[in-house]
Amino acid sequence: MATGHFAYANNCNRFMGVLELGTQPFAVVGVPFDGAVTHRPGARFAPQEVRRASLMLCDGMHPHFDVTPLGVTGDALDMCLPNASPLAAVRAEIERQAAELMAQHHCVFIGGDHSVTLALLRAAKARHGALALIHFDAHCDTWSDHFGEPSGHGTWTYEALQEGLVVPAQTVQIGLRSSGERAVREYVQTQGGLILTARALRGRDGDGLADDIARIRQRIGNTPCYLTLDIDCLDPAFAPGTGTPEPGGMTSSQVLTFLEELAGLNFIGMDCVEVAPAYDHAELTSNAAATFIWTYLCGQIAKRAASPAA
Ligand SMILES: [Mn+2]
Repeated sequence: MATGHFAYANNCNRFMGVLELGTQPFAVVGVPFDGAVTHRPGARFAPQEVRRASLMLCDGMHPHFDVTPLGVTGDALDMCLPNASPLAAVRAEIERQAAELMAQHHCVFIGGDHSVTLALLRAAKARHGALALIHFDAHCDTWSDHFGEPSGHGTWTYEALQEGLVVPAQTVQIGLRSSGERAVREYVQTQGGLILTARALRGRDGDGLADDIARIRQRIGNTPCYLTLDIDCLDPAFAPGTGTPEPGGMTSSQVLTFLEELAGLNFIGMDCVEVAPAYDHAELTSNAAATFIWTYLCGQIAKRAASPAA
């Protein structure tokens, strides 16, 4: 299997204009793979668009956390990946590169479609043991097959549970609302996890989410936790640029409330996936993704600043 330096692996555009990755503790990494989507492709172009959108964040000083990613974050650029190999081979290469990066840095990955998360979880589990999982998405991603094929971008949560990468009772899904059979939609809950559907969150934000946030904190405790944020958790009004949009979704503000209030969890990494710039309008979607990544980073950087030895 060979890897190639394809044109979509854009390596001249860095998140928030930070330096290329060296010894910085935090890393942003592009994973430009969208070969496992069920509908509209294009997420391979997300890393460069989200980086471009992030340039608007300027000095990066966060209004809630009062820290900036600048100086402590490097951009590892885009992974060079196989382009026409079986999904398992692509994932093996993602996992290999992610493991190397995770050994040295706290990593934020920009997908790519959601199939890449399984590889990222495999690398994270090898390093930290079975993980707690916070999963924002319109879709449950617990289908047991990809329209008859073994795996795709809608099966990774099921596979992660089957493989023991995540702790079932510490798996939390937020924003779910797509069609699907009940047994599939509620799979995480039947395994002991927690699902907060988009319907359950309607009309609530800020202090109105305090009870949900307390439940999540209590459930996850100090277990090493991975955050995966499918941008389609947002309503298409906030994020039209995605492959499988589902009306009736979360607001940007609701997602920020969760990210800000859950920042104290023992997060060990994050990805933001499924931004598909070709369907975007006025860079709404890439701006939302850049803001979420910035907020996550600042939440983790603020904790590190408070206790540098941690
Ligand atoms: Mn989704």
